[in-house]
Amino acid sequence: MSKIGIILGSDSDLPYVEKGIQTLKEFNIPFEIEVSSAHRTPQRTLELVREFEKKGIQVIIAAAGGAAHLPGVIASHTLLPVLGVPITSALSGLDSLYSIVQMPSGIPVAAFSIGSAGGVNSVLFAIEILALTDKEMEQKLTDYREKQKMTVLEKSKRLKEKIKSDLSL
Ligand code: RP5
Repeated sequence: MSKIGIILGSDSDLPYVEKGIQTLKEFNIPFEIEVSSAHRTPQRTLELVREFEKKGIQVIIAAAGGAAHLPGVIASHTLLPVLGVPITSALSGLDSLYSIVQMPSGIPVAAFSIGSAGGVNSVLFAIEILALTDKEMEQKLTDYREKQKMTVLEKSKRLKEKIKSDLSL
């Protein structure tokens, strides 16, 4: 059963959340994904939220660019935690970030980094929420961090070797 639901404001947002989706696939975590706009399809957005709730979704990731009201509108219709991803836009995503991060008091939305980093981190954060009550998820996150650590160590080793050989030391 999927516990993570993703809603994109447009299919043009997909490149920025692809890495996050890849992470879900690598972790073998089922998820729901839909396109719905707060402005172009407001009724469908509400219906999707209801559908997600009925299906047992526990966290909603909402990605949107420009006048990025999608995460806030979703949050106004549900008590599920909503993670907002600001998509890079004509104004470099600053407009999206401000739209998502400046929620009025009373309806919270978690705001992530602009673009791809936000896409990945929102997914990892959603898994962290699920890991509070799911040991398997917790183990997957621990393994992910370990793998990430090894990658950094390997990069450091390669960099030192390159500098050494470039300077013929
Ligand atoms: C937003 O408008 C979407 O999230 C997207 O980032 C932006 C542009 O959408 P398209 O015109 O590419 O469909 O609602």
